[in-house]
Amino acid sequence: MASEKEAALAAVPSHSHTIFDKIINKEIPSNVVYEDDEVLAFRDIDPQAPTHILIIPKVKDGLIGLSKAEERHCEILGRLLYTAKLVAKQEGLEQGFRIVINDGPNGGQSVYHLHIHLLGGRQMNWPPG
Ligand code: DGP
Repeated sequence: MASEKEAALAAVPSHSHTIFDKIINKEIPSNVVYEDDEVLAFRDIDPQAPTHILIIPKVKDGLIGLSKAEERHCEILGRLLYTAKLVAKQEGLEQGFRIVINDGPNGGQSVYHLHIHLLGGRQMNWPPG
């Protein structure tokens, strides 16, 4: 498997379907930890912490990354953030957690469907890599 950095540098920002559409449509398996009408949360295939969950909007609506957010996305952005809090509680991350949104090649984004990483279960470092 390519490193995350290699994957991010190779990824082409695009409005096309991504692997996350297949996960949303249950065309490929994933370990779902939370789902409602708007949001899906599932475990990352390449976890960087004991708990590593991705939280995504079910409808992309142009949100290939945070840098493409527009005013109309404010409700879903808030919903994603709130879901991160719910899932952190569900996962028992009482000692804390980190959320990350990678954006674009320099940000290390490899999948162009907005997603929040929820990481926990260990002490996080600062600055991030
Ligand atoms: P980013 O690099 O920020 O775009 O994060 C994309 C994440 O998606 C990365 O941590 C690995 C994860 N990922 C990629 N493909 C799959 C997949 O098929 N299943 C799951 N569960 N996660 C995936």
